[in-house]
Parts: sequence; structure tokens; C-alpha cells
Amino acid sequence: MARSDARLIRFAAVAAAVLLTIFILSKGSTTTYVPSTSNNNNQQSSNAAPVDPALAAAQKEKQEKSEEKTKAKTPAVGSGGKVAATFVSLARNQDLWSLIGSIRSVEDRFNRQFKHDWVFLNDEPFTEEFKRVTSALVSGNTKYGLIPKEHWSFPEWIDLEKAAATREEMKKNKIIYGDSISYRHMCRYESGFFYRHELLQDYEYYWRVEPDVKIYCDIDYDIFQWMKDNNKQYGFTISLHEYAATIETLWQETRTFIKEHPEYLPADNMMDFVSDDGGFSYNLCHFWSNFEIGNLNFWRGKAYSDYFEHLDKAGGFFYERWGDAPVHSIAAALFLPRDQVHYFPDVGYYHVPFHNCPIDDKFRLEHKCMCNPKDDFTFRGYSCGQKFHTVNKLEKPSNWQDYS
Ligand SMILES: Nc1nc2c(ncn2[C@@H]2O[C@H](COP(=O)(O)OP(=O)(O)OP(=O)(O)O)[C@@H](O)[C@H]2O)c(=O)[nH]1
Ligand SMILES: [Mg+2]
Repeated sequence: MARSDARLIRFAAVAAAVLLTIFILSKGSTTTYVPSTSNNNNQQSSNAAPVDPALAAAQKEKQEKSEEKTKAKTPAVGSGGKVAATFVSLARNQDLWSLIGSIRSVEDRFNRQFKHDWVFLNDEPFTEEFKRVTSALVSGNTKYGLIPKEHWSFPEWIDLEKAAATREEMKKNKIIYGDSISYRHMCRYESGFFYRHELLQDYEYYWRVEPDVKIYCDIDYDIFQWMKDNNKQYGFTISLHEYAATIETLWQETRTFIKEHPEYLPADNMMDFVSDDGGFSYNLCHFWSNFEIGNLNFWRGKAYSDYFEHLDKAGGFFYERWGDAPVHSIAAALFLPRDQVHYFPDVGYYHVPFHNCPIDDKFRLEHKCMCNPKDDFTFRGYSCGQKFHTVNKLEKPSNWQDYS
């Protein structure tokens, strides 16, 4: 082989290596998950620092570069006209495998186009595996938060013996989750604390996503932007009647509260959705909160903050088994003007055992829905969908009776 040939081959090999490196770097990962180095208690820290100082310096440099890339790639939330919005999932580490189906569904049907962030919250530190797997699926930034202990424990005014007696009684009566402590912390957290988590402070709108849910149809508009542009504060897909035994005194406490604070009820509130007798009793209708798209500022506002505090002091999260769904729903119905609460007929959705499936054939085909309209729950007897349409004078689809 001639010397010039050998040089040429060496040159070609070096060039190929450089090109390959550039290719790998430029491809990168579309996720912006960077293990946090924050010391803050509420956010998770990264792996332990490496012992070798040279390795530590190299890692630090890599991390800084990576963070720069994050900043460059994803503008600050709310800047440049993009609405400050995030998905939020409360989950345990063992929920990972049932949650990823939900994430994939939301990403495929909606978020891959819009790349909104996703906040994950847990009462225990998330595992590296949880972070690695979820961040690979989300097209926006992913953030992982630890819930402060005081938001996930018995408040000091709760009588623990009384709470234990309730759990025993509910267990005997076979009330679902009736004997669970963690379920109660979860309901109280979703009712009164998730929107206060520091990772949510950057955001105005949220969409709650639970494990094992499905989005049935393409969503080709930015639903958060739509909420903002149309001045909607709360959006739902499924509504139904609550299990009365879990909320025996919730309405009584609500009546006491609104008597003390009539100023929190706008004139055009939706009392007629939650009460059939002008507020004397609760008809059990509520929005199913495993799906929620809402404005965080509504929960952060004075009316809801005072309402939650009243309920929390009354103790029904522990002495009964109040769910976040009736609590949120009663608040949305009473403290918002009715036109700020929105039903999404177009968001095909499933959480066991109910479906929201568009009953308009043309819509379903155009949006590539994968659900059977016969399963749609909206106009069935146990649903509160008919009531929502009636009290708000919304036109029902022409074929609704075929699905009632
Ligand atoms: N971190 C944490 N998350 C929880 C806990 N319990 C429930 N969750 C989450 O809270 C949400 C509601 O819990 P689910 O178990 O789905 O409650 P549910 O929807 O009433 O009941 P299912 O019909 O079983 O789905 C889900 O996102 C769960 O992942 C818990 O103890 N810790
Ligand atoms: Mg669930």
C-alpha cells in the first residue's frame, strides 16, 4: 500500500469518527430530563456524586452542557405565547408500568404535537428507573417531586382512634378503599395540596393523568390554550353519582361554609348540577377527577382555599372517606360561573369502568377514535351527563337517545 493511500485511509477513518460523534450528539434525546442536583427537600436529588474528582468534574461539565441544551431547546413555560401548562401524575413507583400506557396514549393522541411538560409527584422518592422510563416517553420536560410530609400525614387535630374506628366500620361494610389510610392521604392531597407543590408553581393549567387510562381520539388543538382562550377554569370528560356512604357529612359541611361565605358564590353558579332542591341536599353528581383539565389558580384562590380548610378541619377525609372528586366538583359548581366549567365531548377517554366515546360517527372517524359509541357513558342513567346538559341548556347530540 502506498504511503499516500495509508494517509488517505487514516484521514477517512478520523473524518468518519468525527461525523459519527456529531451525528450522535445532534440526535441526542428529545427528553429534557436531567437528574436534579438540587438540595431542596421537595425535589429529588440525583445519584450520589462520584468519588473520583476528575470524573466528578467531567460529569459536572456534562451536566452543565446538558442543562444548557435543555434551556435552549425548551423555552421557559409560558414564554413566547405558549400557555404555561403541564400534565400532572401522582403515582407510586410501582404504578410505573400501568402509568406508561397512559403517558403513551396522551403523547400519541395529543402531546407529541404540543410538547407540554409533565410533573410526577410521589410521597416517596421516585426510583431512577421510574424517571428513566417516563422521561423517555414524554415529549416535553419531565419533573419529579417529593411530597412534603405535612401534606401526606394526619393533621394534629385528627383523632386517630376515631379515624381507625371509621376504617374498621367501612371495612365491615365492604366500602371500596374503606379501610385504607393511603387512599385517604391521596384524596386529601389531590383535594388540597397538589397545586401547592413547588414544581407546579410555574404553571397556570394542568391536566391530571392516572395509570391505566386511555385517550381514544386524536386531539389536534392545544387544549390548554383553548381553555385559556375561552376562559374555562375546569374541564371534565365523565360525571357520575358518588357513593353516598363515603361522604355522609360533606354536604352539611358545605352548607355551613356557604352560609358563612355567600360572597364566594357567583350569581350564575351551578348549584342546580349538584343539588335538585336548591341546595338543601346533595344529589351526588360529581366530575370524575381521574381526568381533569383545569386552571391551578382556581384551587389557589381564596374561595377554594377557605373551603378546603373548612373541610380539612371538619375531618371528613379521615372520619369518612371524602374523595377529591366530589370536593373539587362541588367547589367548581358553586364557586365558578357555570360557563367556566366545560364538558369535553371530543376527548375520548377511558378509566375503568367508564368510557367517554364521541357518539358522532363523522367526528369519530375523522379523529381516528378507537372506541365503541355504544360504550359511551355520557347519557346513561348513572351518569350526570344528561343533567349537565339540561341545567346548562346545552344542546344534546341529535342521536343521544340511542346511547341513553
Ligand atoms: N404516591 C402515591 N400515589 C398514589 C397512592 N395511592 C394512589 N396514588 C395515585 O393516586 C391516583 C389515584 O389512585 P387510584 O388507585 O387510581 O384511585 P382510583 O382511581 O380511585 O381507583 P382505581 O379505580 O383503582 O383506579 C393514581 O394516580 C395513583 O397512582 C399512594 O399511596 N402514593
Ligand atoms: Mg384510578
